[in-house]
Formats: sequence, structure tokens, C-alpha cells
Amino acid sequence: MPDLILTTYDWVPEMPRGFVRDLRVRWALEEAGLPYRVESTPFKERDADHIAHQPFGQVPWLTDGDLSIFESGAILMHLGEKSEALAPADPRGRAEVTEWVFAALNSVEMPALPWAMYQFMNLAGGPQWDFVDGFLTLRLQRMEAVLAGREWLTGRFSIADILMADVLRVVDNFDGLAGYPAARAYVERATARPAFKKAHADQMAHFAAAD
Ligand SMILES: N[C@@H](CCC(=O)N[C@@H](CS)C(=O)NCC(=O)O)C(=O)O
Repeated sequence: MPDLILTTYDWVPEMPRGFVRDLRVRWALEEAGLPYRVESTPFKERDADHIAHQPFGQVPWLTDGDLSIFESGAILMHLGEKSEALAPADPRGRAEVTEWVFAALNSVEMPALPWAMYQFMNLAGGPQWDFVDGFLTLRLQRMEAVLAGREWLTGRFSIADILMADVLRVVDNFDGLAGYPAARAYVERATARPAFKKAHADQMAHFAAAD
């Protein structure tokens, strides 16, 4: 029986399927070839056990033996310590991966998330849109310059690419990378990887099984 257990919702509505953050963890586990199994927690009611694992009542969380970890970034950093397929072992390489992990989750996801929510709720163009769109534009312009010069963020594929590509793919889903060819090509490159395809298919099948 695998020690690694990934928990996600038992079901979610149609819209977030393919984008629920357990996909980041599935993707990393597949890249590393680590054995794991997936368990479900109810979407409709978040009980005390759920809150004990994830204090915001969200998913995912990962248990590794008696260790329980929430936050997709923290989970990927943990997995990065288990496999050099996910992060290099040397201190310089490790530090580069860590800075890009935080860049993905803090500098880029911070403006990308409200931008995507505005798009989803058809609020683009309404009040505050210029601020929301302008904030993301600042980050995309800089990411475009970075990605124009490299295949992966740290010179080799790592957990930082899983997170950055997953953040940018949400923007791309609303056509937000139309003016950023290097960023779009990066997302295409990352999501063409067999590990992403398997993670995506497995998530879709997991939620479809509950319909
Ligand atoms: N910062 C958290 C965010 C987790 C998150 O937003 N999870 C979503 C699914 S992708 C969720 O559980 N949403 C339901 C809710 O917030 O009630 C992480 O990266 O793990």
C-alpha cells in the first residue's frame, strides 16, 4: 500500500474540472513515478476531519505516513525532496527552484486568480477591471521576457514549472496569453508532457465517476 495519499473532493461542478489543484500534486507524483493513491472528501460538507487536514476546508492535502501537508506549493516542495525528477539536490539548484515556486504562487497567481474570477463571472470590462487586468499585465510582460529565453524556469523541468504552468494555463483558458507567445508556448510545452496528460485525465475521471 503506498505511503502517499492525495485527498481531493469527491465531486466538483463541471467548471473547475481539469483545474482543481490536486492536479498539481498528481502531475508531480506522475513526473517522479512515486506510488500514491487518491482519496475523496465530501465537497458538499467540510467536517472537522477535513478542517484538521486543511484549515480552509479546501483541497488538496497529502499524507505521507503520519505527516499531513496542505497547500499545493508546500506539497510540491515536499515531493521535490523525494525525487530529483522534481528538483535538483544541490543548494544552488534547490534555491532557484524555491524562488520560482514562490514567484508562481505569489507574484503570478496573486493577480492571475482575481483576473480569472472576473472573466469567469463575466465582470471583465466592469468596475475595477482596469486595475485587475493591469496588475496581471505587469506580471505577464515580465514572464514573457523570462520565458522567451528559456525552456524551463531553472534550466531544467522542476516543480516550479508545474506550478507556473498551472497558474498560466488558467489565464490561457480565458485567452489571456494571446499577446504572450513565449508564455503560451511554455504552457503548451508543459501540458504536452505525459505526466500532465495522465494527471489531467485522472482528475477528469475521478470527478466524472461521482456524477
Ligand atoms: N492555496 C491553496 C488553494 C487551494 C484551493 O483554492 N483549492 C480549491 C480547489 S482548486 C478549493 O478547495 N476550493 C473550494 C473552496 O475554497 O471552498 C493551495 O494551493 O493548495
